[in-house]
Amino acid sequence: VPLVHIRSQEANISPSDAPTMIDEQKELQSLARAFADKEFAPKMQEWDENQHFPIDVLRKGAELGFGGLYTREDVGGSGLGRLETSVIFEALATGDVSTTAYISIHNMCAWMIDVFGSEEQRQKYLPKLTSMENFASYCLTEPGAGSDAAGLSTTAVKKGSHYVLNGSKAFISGGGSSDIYVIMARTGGIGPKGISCFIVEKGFKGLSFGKKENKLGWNSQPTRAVIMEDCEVPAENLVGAEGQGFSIAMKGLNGGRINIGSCSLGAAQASIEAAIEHVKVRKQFNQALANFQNTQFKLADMATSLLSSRLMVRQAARMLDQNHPDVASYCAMAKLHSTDECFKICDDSMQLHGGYGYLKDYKVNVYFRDSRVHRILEGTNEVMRMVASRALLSE
Ligand code: FAD
Ligand code: 2MC
Repeated sequence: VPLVHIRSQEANISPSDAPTMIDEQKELQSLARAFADKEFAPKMQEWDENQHFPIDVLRKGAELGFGGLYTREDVGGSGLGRLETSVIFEALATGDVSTTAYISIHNMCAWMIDVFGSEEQRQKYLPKLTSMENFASYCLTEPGAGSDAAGLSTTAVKKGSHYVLNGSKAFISGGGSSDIYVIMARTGGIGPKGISCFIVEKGFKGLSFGKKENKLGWNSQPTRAVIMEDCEVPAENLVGAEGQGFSIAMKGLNGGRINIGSCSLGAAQASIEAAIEHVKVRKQFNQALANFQNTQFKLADMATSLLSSRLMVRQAARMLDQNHPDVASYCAMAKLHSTDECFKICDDSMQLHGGYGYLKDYKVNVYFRDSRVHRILEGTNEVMRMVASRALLSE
């Protein structure tokens, strides 16, 4: 990373680094952790096994403000910064990674409407999203356009007072269960500049859903294709201007990548806690596993890489709060590092559990399966390398 970036970072110390704010962050952290311990952790394995989307518990969380963490307060949001949001998502994910990750996608959608939507759109949609009376999904990926998102082929053609959308979106988190779909579709020519962003309601004519996907993890939230066949969307549901959709989608994802990194931090934190508990109790060769130097060094390595991941995620979150010009590549590097390292921590924890970690009775295998997909979605970690290397080479 060029030194000039590091200098500009140091020169711009965010007020959230002040000691008073650190106390506030600690408070938010303990609130979120208490919620995760009480509402998520006891149910995590059951929701995973039964593929249960816990709507009632999500709404309970919304009462505490989790439905619009970084959405403005006049529409029911919590108005927090990304740093505080990262602390909260990490704490929540210790109780259930999959459910927290869905909350993070819902938050990303709410933020996109809050920042890029019209006042009418904000007032119409956000109060019900922040309270989680309604749920939201983010729709970018298509069967033919995953990593190459700017190559998407869903079309939106203006006809009188409506846009008519045709195409399909793949892998949509919350798909079928959500009420509000934030959909990227092509109104113009090829490439990113031809893409626009729309708010599509579940009941709109021509909108349907594919079968519920059967997944390795992320089982507490449904994933479905979203299909548009002459789907009629009122013209006033265009978010921003025609052609701004890709930029809106990417700006949403910068925060999304920090959120997903934060969910991985929670998975890793909980996996380390589970490993510590296990190695103190489990005995082999007449002693606790914790007595072996291999165990001790492994735990030290796990804690070290959790710390490096956390520092990177929090730094990128601060940069988002500061609207730093290099935010895209820092969010990409933080997502790349944290999701790879934290997945490895979950794997190491499973190793320390021996055969027990492979049993579904033990939580570590849920953290392992849930955090695996973080290296794939919200931009694969190869795409993260693409974003980071482009920034380096364009200096
Ligand atoms: P591909 O793009 O086909 O990639 C396959 C492999 O090729 C990857 O390893 C990739 O890194 C590599 N690759 C591709 N291009 C290059 C290149 N130029 N250089 C080097 N390597 C390359 N999407 C949404 O829009 N909304 C959602 O809510 C959502 N939720 C999801 C939930 C789950 C559980 C999953 C699995 C996916 C979800 N996605 C969602 C989709 C996700 O974002 C995509 O799967 C992801 O972006 C990768 O796209 P792809 O699957 O088409 O893989
Ligand atoms: N932040 C802000 N702007 C960005 C950006 C970012 N992270 N990434 C790209 N852009 C801008 C970029 O600056 C350019 O704007 P301009 O022309 O004004 O300079 C424009 O977008 C097009 O970018 P590129 O020229 O780099 O376009 P290209 O097509 O070569 O690459 C790429 C774009 C690969 C970075 C983008 O398609 C991408 O991020 N792909 C991964 C898709 C993805 O993350 N999907 C996640 C779906 S959601 C999900 O998985 C969930 C679980 C919710």
